[in-house]
Amino acid sequence: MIASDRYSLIVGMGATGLSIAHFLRDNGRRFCAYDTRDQASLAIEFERCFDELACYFKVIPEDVVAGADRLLLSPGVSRDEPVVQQALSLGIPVVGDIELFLSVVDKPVIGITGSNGKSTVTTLVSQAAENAGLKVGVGGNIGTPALALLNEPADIYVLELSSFQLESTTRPNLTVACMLNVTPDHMDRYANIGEYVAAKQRIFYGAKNVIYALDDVLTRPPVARDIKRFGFGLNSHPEVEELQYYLDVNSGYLCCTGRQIVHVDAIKMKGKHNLFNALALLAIAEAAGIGEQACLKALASFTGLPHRCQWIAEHSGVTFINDSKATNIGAAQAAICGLGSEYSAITLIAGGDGKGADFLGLARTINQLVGTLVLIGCDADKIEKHIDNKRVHVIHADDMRVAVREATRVSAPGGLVLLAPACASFDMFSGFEERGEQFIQAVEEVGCDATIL
Ligand code: UMA
Ligand code: ADP
Repeated sequence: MIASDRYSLIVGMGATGLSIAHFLRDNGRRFCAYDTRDQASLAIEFERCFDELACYFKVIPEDVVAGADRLLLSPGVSRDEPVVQQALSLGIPVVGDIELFLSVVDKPVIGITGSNGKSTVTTLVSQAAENAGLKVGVGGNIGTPALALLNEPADIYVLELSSFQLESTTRPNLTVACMLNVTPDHMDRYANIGEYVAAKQRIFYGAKNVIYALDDVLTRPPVARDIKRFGFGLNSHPEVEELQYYLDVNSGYLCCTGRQIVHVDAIKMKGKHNLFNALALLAIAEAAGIGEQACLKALASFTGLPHRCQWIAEHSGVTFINDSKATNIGAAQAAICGLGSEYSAITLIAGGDGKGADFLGLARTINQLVGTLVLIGCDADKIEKHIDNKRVHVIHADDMRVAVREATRVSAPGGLVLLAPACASFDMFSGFEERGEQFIQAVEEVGCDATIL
């Protein structure tokens, strides 16, 4: 087969696959598409946009794979899938949309990864860059596929990058690469935490400026020449040489190497974990040449994204907080520990699809800090088996409405009802947004029901 006959094989026909298809067509390249499932999420859109495109579902002939010059893989598709394994065994490269994006873009790119806080920091950085007068392209795992950003002019790009996207990117060569934190997640996709960390560490390959969490050794980038290093953390680390952004607990200021930048009271986001996110913003901005004033303006106005430690209501002295985006243990622990001390008791609504997680660590936090645990979802029992029933009252609920009613019933004035599931939502909801919306709706309902309060 001569080179000009060859084509790219797009694997995964969702938002990423569609953005890749548009990109290839705009560049006059040949391609076909494959979804390992019976029904692809955007099959109709593919059909509408690309006449006579060869599409394969569930099974794909081996010669179609063998004839491709590369596989362009969507992040939701595991590299263990037979189609990927076949391609790799034939020496066919398998990369993702981020690789394509970075190969054509000629403006600075900031990449942000981590187990938690990516969307928050990505949003903060893009707001700061806008405050500084820059035209910003914001995308990646946060929602808009990176390639779709090429449709609009931009001075700078801010990409949220998942481990799934990074594992299919050879060498990102980012202007600024930031790893916020690492706690276990997606253990249904990785054999162990080492594999997950290795995927995330790829963000640093070829980066000009690297930013990491001083207190989290797994975020530490490899040492290399001609790379500027920035650390952020709770306290300064005198033994570490890089430029450091930290919280000075005595004065309550976020500081950089002895210089006070902003007092925590001037930061609108709530929760201790968001102070780390603010420090990461300051370090990223310094590395990217975004002025400090632009960051301070963002910190003074940004109250946080919906479904992340979002205050919903207070009914009869009981506060309701929606942290539906706490889809892993680390995020749920951050909410329980970071918010809990402000309330007389915590009633936690948790559970869902645990993605292969070990819930022992979460249970320890719950046993210490939670009064009542309301469990939902398919992995409720996996959480419950580590709970100390002498300390924590456990209730099971079939849906969010019942969960909120039960949580309200057992709560006293001064208490907190916290939705922080530590699990993915797909066993019961279309996503974390629907789970959060149902929580909000149920909270509204209990607010109107005098028999519960
Ligand atoms: N598919 C297969 N085989 C599989 C799995 C999926 O063929 O084994 C097909 C599905 O049938 C579907 C298509 O692949 O047709 C979906 O592709 P996808 O799962 O890669 O999802 P996209 O719609 O392309 O969205 C992806 C990210 N999704 C995932 O990584 C799972 C989105 O992140 C991201 O916003 C989008 O690209 C744009 O960059 C979502 C996410 O859940 C929010 N991310 C995970 C997370 O944050 O925890 C990593
Ligand atoms: P991501 O995009 O990485 O999922 P988000 O900003 O959407 O991150 O937040 C996801 C969850 O993690 C929310 O429950 C939020 O409260 C929590 N969170 C945000 N920042 C941090 C952090 N720095 N450390 C731990 N948890 C965090």
